[in-house]
Amino acid sequence: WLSFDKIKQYTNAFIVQDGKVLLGYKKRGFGQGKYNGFGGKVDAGESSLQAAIRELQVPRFTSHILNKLHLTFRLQQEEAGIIAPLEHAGSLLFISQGSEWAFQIEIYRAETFEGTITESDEMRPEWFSINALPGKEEELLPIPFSKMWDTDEIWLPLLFEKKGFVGRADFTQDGEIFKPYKWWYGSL
Ligand code: 6OG
Repeated sequence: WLSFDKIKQYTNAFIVQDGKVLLGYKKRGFGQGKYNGFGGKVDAGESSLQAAIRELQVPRFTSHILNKLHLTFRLQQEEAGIIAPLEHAGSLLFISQGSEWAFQIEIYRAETFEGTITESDEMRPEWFSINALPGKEEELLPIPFSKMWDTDEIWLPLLFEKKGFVGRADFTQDGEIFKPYKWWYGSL
């Protein structure tokens, strides 16, 4: 196992409804070109749940004011324009070779939401079918695992099955997963 000194905390939230899941295509920044849930860094003085809720919604009023003041608006990044009753689904720890930082990502899910799903500068939201049957003509595309983080395939099924999970993966400098890596799951 790799060792680390410091932890950066992130959130990632998924809306799961009627056999489909809302993902966002990351248009720029970290994870550009990949599909993921919605989230970002946990700010100082904020719980991860508060951060997850903040990152899902577009605080239009605040962004508008910040815009007028010509301030950079981190607030407007990556949101889907919605408010959802998020529940904790799992915890992940990722560590890369050559980095003193570990990433702790708290994963949330919700089955309902309010508001209008909105594309932002960073994320293009899109629904995918959770159990698309191969060969069967579907309205929605299946989850695009080939365009997601490699480890998503391990824990996303647990999120859909409502099984709590805790996982850790260590990566080489090139982003390859070290073996062995460990995943635990069960109810949290
Ligand atoms: P910003 O820096 O753009 O937030 N993230 C990961 N998500 C998954 N599924 N797997 C990973 O590693 C990830 N590493 C980071 C956390 C970055 C967003 O990317 C997520 C945040 O939601 C295997 O604000």
